[in-house]
Amino acid sequence: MTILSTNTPSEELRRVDAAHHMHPFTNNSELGDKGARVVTRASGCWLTDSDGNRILDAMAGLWCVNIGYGREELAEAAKRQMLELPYYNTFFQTSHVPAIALAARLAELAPGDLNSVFFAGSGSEANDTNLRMVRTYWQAKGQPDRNVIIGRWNGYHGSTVGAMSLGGMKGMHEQGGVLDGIEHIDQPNWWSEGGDMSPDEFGLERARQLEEKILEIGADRVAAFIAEPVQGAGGVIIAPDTYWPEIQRIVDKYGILLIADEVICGFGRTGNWFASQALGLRPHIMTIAKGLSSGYQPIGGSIVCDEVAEVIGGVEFNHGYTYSGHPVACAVALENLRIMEDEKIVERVRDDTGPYLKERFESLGDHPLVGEVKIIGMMGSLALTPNKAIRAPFTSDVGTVGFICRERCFANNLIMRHVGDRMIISPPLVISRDEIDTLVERARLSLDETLVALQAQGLMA
Ligand code: PXG
Repeated sequence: MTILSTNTPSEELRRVDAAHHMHPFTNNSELGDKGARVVTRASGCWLTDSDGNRILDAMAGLWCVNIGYGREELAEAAKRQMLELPYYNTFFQTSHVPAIALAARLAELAPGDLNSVFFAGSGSEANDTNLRMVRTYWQAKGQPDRNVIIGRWNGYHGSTVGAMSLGGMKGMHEQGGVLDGIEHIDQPNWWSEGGDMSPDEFGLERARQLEEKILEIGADRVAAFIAEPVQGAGGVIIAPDTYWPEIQRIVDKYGILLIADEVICGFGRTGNWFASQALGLRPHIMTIAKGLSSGYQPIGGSIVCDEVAEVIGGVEFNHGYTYSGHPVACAVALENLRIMEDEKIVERVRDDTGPYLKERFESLGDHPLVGEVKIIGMMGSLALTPNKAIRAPFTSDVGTVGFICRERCFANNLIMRHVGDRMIISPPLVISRDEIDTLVERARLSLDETLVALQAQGLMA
């Protein structure tokens, strides 16, 4: 038997990884050449890899390590809970203290009358719950034909069949097929799709697609609209100011349920507990995961308004996961929320480090490769372009330039992702001003190197 540890040489770890480990969203055959980067430990905003590099993680893992790595209190909370009650379920009229306490805490934090929580193990599972819950809701209300859910192209709601179908990632739809009864409208991405319209005109136009879609389907057939308040995996797309008020008007007018997918945006990412609060949205259901436990434990859920909770509570909802409300995950989430509150992490993002990151990140807008700079709280993006005056896309395949830039960031020990030709950041919320300076310096260096590479390849003058 091979015994591997963090002391095993990198090449061996990479070889075994490539031989046996199937990676998500990865072409495994491409790993063969240089292998994966093996991360061995982390502290604060910094990762260490198996070659001893120290890397600034400007993605907080996958948008989730909100309070930063290495917090002992979370390990202690997990240990305490494992010794007291490592597992019990919440099915068939049973419960346990961590799930009760976390549900109550989330009801306090969530806006409006979002007072009930259905737990899941991840964001994808929670969105599958939402899909079944909104259809069950309308069934129970005597409107079983009201079963169509509208999502958005380039939206992301997870990778299970239900969540993937709600999302609008065409590359995912092409693999394995999508569920019936789900329709999509276009995204409010002004930079790429706004044409000659002003951002405000475009925001209205895109929001009104929701009304058109509802009328096309038939207003009495639409169950819900699902959207991320800010699209994350789609490239940190922040809608024009006119967009959300118009969406809210349309949702209200036709009486359909609004599901705000707060998996990325929630728990301080935008400088508010939830982005719905920042954008003035009144969702009936919010999807949560990621920052709920800062990624220390897999946990997600749906926070549900009183009306939906009451109707669903009146039927036996034949749905749930073995790990719905897992006690260790709930205990860790509670401790995470306690730390966020005690250390005023959301307030710090809103009033101090968020505005500082905005100012520094926006300074990259003068770089010849950077067109639009978008940022809210601690999530931001840079649209790369060969000609910012006309918002031109590159002539190379979408993502080629973004990939080059991401590789330069990697080489400069900065984790910044690319989505197509947009570069995105979502650092831990505890990032300091000094670390923000380092982030922006490394990003600029990587952009400079990308420009040189593009000029050498003739992709840019
Ligand atoms: N909703 C949103 C808005 C998400 O961003 C999910 C649901 C699904 O959550 P789970 O826990 O099932 O993964 C997500 C997840 C990326 C990336 O590369 C984004 C996510 C996951 C993995 C990679 O941007 N978002």
